[in-house]
Amino acid sequence: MRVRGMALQLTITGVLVVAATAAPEFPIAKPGCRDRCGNVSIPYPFGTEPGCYHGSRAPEMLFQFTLVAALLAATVSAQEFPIAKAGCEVRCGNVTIPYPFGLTDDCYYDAAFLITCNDNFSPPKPFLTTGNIDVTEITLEGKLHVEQYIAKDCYDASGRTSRNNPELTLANFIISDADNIFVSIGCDTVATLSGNLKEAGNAENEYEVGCTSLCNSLKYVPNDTCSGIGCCRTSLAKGVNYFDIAVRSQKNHSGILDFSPCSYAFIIEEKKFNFSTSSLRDLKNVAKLPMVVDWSIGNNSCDKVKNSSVYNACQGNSTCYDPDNGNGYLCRCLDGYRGNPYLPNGCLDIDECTDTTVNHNCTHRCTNMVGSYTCSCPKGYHGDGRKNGNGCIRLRSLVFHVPLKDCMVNQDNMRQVKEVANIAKKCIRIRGEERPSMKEVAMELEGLRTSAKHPWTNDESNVEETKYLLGKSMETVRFEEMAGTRIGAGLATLLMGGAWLY
Ligand SMILES: *[C@@H]1O[C@H](CO)[C@@H](O)[C@H](O)[C@H]1NC(C)=O
Ligand SMILES: *[C@@H]1O[C@H](CO)[C@@H](O)[C@H](O)[C@H]1NC(C)=O
Ligand SMILES: *[C@@H]1O[C@H](CO)[C@@H](O)[C@H](O)[C@H]1NC(C)=O
Ligand SMILES: *[C@@H]1O[C@H](CO)[C@@H](O)[C@H](O)[C@H]1NC(C)=O
Ligand SMILES: *[C@@H]1O[C@H](CO)[C@@H](O)[C@H](O)[C@H]1NC(C)=O
Ligand SMILES: *[C@@H]1O[C@H](CO)[C@@H](O)[C@H](O)[C@H]1NC(C)=O
Ligand SMILES: *[C@@H]1O[C@H](CO)[C@@H](O)[C@H](O)[C@H]1NC(C)=O
Ligand SMILES: *[C@@H]1O[C@H](CO)[C@@H](O)[C@H](O)[C@H]1NC(C)=O
Ligand SMILES: CC(=O)N[C@H]1CO[C@H](CO)[C@@H](O)[C@@H]1O
Repeated sequence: MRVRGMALQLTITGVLVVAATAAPEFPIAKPGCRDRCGNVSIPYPFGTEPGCYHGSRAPEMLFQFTLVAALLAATVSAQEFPIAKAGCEVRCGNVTIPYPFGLTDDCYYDAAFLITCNDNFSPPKPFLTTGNIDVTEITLEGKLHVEQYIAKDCYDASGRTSRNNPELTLANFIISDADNIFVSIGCDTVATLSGNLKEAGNAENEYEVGCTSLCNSLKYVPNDTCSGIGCCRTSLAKGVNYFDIAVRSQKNHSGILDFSPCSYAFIIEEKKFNFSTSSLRDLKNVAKLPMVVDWSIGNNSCDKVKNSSVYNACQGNSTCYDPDNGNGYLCRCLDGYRGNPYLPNGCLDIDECTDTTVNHNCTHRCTNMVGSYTCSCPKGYHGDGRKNGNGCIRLRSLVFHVPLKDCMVNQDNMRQVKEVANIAKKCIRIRGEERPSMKEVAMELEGLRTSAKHPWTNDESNVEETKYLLGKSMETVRFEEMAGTRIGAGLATLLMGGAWLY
């Protein structure tokens, strides 16, 4: 075959797997310090030389740079889902009232879920049913945050000044054993909690638990910890729907009136409890503390409700589950949905791709589906596109243009073309150490170019094309890119051909 001007195009389609960047290592020792001795690691505050361990002075100034990256997170507003029944008040003062709770007839599920909004307060305050338990937050996960009175017994030099022993009865719900603790505070304090288990009915299963703390000096009351000196804590039983708290002193706080004039006892949400030595005095002015109540629907377990004619409060795209504490059941939206499972059409699809509260697992492209989402890869990549899968694998093309001008395809330049093909083949080797760097490739190509008898070496008009051969291919797959990549097994193909005329 004789052609005037011909180029052979070699296309190598390789697959480069983008190597995962190593997990960032956290610093063990101070910058510039040895972090190990033999195979024992030496974490700061330990160190092997001055300046490296805590309390030693650095022999020279150590500069530490901290990069603070200000991230402007794109805020995608969360989807609004219905909270209350249509036409019902959604809030009382600052508190959101989600169905099954409600402020008026037709707005709550049953009488247990009535919330009375008292407008005499500013802002108005919600109370559970018609009682005096004030509600600060209602969650759809079965938690009711309330404020509950503290038991107090206070003295001055003349004797007792005030005392109150609060009690609480929940008709339908129970005190959360998981969220609350029983605490007594004081240096002359005997506190008891008497409870009743809802299941056991009246009087039959009363139980009592107590806390005593006596101390005669503030000096040894630890600040910031409820350790047993001046403060005592214990846990609550499951299933308690009634309690009363009694607190008394043994010696009228005599001798300790200056730092511990009162005894206190209360049930408190563990997360919100803090103790400091000042609590011994300051709680005198606190009337109520936060407590958590577990709520649920009815008296039947989930199984019974699912499998009987009893009305099931769980609406579309939601499911029923039993709470950890007490009887009745709760509902929750199915995976991929969010909202209020107690309302018809209350559970809405989550757009996992744009929702800022969801960490989708796509490395590149995310497509929302009803109740789920899928990951995919952009054009030129393949794989499942998942962080916990194989991610997106880059398809890369190495294009070697070998321009042959004014010549015949003869045995000699066929050999040149084959050598180019061989270099290309090396580039797609699986194992990194066998693969030449782009520098080596360039050198080999340069060697070919300058080797004898090749037509393009003698032809000045081909300089540009030669540069293209050496330059463009290097640009396509840069050395740095190659260094961090691996070529996928079995996926490499070597195509030769594509001769055309110009
Ligand atoms: C510590 O290193 C020595 C050799 O340097 C090795 O024989 C020994 O098993 C290592 N010990 C531990 C606990 O890794
Ligand atoms: C409650 O609402 C009032 C206005 O109605 C507002 O000033 C106040 O900051 C809110 N308090 C809380 C704790 O959200
Ligand atoms: C106890 O801790 C509180 C805060 O944690 C602090 O304000 C107070 O000064 C401390 N009191 C003492 C005696 O250390
Ligand atoms: C405590 O005070 C009461 C009167 O309020 C008194 O009857 C009692 O004896 C006192 N007890 C002690 C131990 O001081
Ligand atoms: C649950 O049981 C109690 C007594 O065991 C009863 O008073 C109450 O009405 C029941 N609640 C429901 C919603 O059935
Ligand atoms: C409830 O379901 C069980 C099996 O899951 C079945 O044996 C039983 O008969 C069902 N009871 C009712 C009242 O439908
Ligand atoms: C569940 O959600 C989907 C998507 O939002 C909706 O099309 C479907 O009607 C819902 N099913 C029920 C029973 O509400
Ligand atoms: C992402 O993957 C992790 C680990 O497999 C999984 O626990 C998590 O639920 C996934 N997140 C989403 C939104 O699918
Ligand atoms: C039980 C108790 O001492 N709680 C206190 C925790 O701290 C807040 C303020 O920081 C007080 O308001 C609570 O009374």
